[in-house]
Amino acid sequence: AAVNGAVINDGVERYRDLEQQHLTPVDQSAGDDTLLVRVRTRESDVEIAAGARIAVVGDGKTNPEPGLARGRAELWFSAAGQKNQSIGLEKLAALCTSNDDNTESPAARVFSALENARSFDALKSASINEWSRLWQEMDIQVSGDRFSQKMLRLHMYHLLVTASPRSTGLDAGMPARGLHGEAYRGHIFWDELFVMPFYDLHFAEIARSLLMYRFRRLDAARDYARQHGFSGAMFPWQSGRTGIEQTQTVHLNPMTGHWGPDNSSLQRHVSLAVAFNTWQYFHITHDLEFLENFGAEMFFEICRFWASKARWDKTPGRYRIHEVMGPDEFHEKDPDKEQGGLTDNAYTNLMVHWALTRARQIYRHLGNGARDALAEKIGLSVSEIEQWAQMAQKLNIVICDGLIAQFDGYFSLKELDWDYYRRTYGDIHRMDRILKKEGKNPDAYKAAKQADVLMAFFNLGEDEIQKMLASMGYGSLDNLLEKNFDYYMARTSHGSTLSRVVHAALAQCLGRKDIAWRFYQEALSSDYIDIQGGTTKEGIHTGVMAATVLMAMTIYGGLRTDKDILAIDPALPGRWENISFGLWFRKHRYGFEITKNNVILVIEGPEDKVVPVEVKGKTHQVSCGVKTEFPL
Ligand code: IFM
Repeated sequence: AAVNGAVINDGVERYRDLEQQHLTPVDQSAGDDTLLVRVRTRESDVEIAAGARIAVVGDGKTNPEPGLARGRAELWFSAAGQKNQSIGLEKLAALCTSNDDNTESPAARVFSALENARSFDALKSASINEWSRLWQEMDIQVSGDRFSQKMLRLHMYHLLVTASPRSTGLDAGMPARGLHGEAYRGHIFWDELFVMPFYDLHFAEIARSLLMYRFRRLDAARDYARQHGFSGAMFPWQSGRTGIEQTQTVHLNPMTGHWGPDNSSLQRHVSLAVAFNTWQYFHITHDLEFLENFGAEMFFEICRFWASKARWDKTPGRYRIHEVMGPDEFHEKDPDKEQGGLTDNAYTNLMVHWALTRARQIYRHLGNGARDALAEKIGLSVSEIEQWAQMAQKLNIVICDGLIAQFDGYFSLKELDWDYYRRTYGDIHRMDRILKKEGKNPDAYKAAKQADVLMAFFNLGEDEIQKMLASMGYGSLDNLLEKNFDYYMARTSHGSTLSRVVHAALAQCLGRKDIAWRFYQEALSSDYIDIQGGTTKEGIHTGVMAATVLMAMTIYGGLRTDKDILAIDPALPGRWENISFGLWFRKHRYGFEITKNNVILVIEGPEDKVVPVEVKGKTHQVSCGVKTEFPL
């Protein structure tokens, strides 16, 4: 039996030339029945202590012999066995770090955990109880489709492995690839935009903890904005413990073996994801204490950053936002220029419009004490919020015949012969690498890695985008989603798993059920069958996992959480006979059971309490504590 702290990062072949050693052994020991290994992380200087207590179970004599190596402690047991005699070894392990409650001695904690641990059976039954409580909270039951059921549970399980009630309160964010592998070196991106609603609806305390992780890095985001000549807070595209930018500046194309420039740190929209998550968390949980003390400050500082980044341009007579990238990572710059970044990325500008106008609403929610505190701490005034609202109306969006340009200049790019590439390469999801291999520049083509313009519709919905554009003076645009969906879907290679969930959700909104189902199924199975050909062993994709779980409830269960009351209008896909799930919305627990013919709803609470709920567009007053049935 061993405890091994001499582990290196060795899971990803193409990273093997990089530094693999991240732990420095401190010491190791082996007693009669215990093992302990202490190591420290090399840069962040976190101590990790791991220990084990080993007991011989059964009748037999073993004589443990210790074995020690740097970073590794072992106990060797030998026994002369006899026929029909069973000898077992029970190994109980404990792990503690110096980050846990800032403990002085992780080793002392490990020993006390091992001393207090009873038997494997006792731990197992405690674990089963804990997991069943978690499943009761989050489970989605689907009948008629075992594969979807299995995938949904697989995804929920892996999300909780990454962030669970156990990690609440730790200074830990949501890594794009979970805690499962080395991809992106554990960095935090914008992917939490896809993940947060799952936690908002089921485990608000975890959602809050993830937002607090961002809040603790607000000063680093302020410094980052300042370094680039802006006000407010600019969160980095990729970040870790320190909250400073960690994005690589060069990128390896495995098809050619060449390193090229990487401008992806210009994805400034990550700050908009933080703002959006802050709003959504508050909207769903009504946690005013969080908003007043942390969330509002973060939101307003992000607005301030965008207000300082937008530049007035007298030619269109509008504000323009330069030097950014949208979510589509194939487009990093104007093909004819050296400098990285694009102007007026539609996703960014629409989300900036959303944030700058939503600031008013957030301010309205704050009590006088919180407003005064913000005035004192960050000098926020009503007039600044009003200026943002006016600026939002004057942001530039390039629109041509009802098509929203991904960025200024997009419509002059070249078309790609998609059929040729499909025929020639088969798998074309990394079209950027293919084009580079052919000596071409992906920036020059109308080819997207993932949903970009369409992301705005995914976040805000078609009605909201229509309203926003009308208020900005772009008139009323017919079939806006349909036109843009068809146009961009034909020009997207889905090189990111996130793209599939966006396309599935929007196709369902448009009534294109087959397309929606196809994308949804691909998204559901993406890590299970590793559709990107090897990326799953580098880490799971938390964004797609959480989004598929949420979409079972939203696009198929028909749940809407963006209004002030819960709304439901189910559209179960062909094979799903029944779906049931529970969730929290504004401090009420709702349980839904949906078939093709009816919705059964139970809201927990005293029977004299009535809660309004919208079913198929009609508002009903639903009494708590009783089963209410709505025919569909
Ligand atoms: O954040 C994503 C991005 O949108 C696409 N490339 C991978 C990143 C991390 O998952």
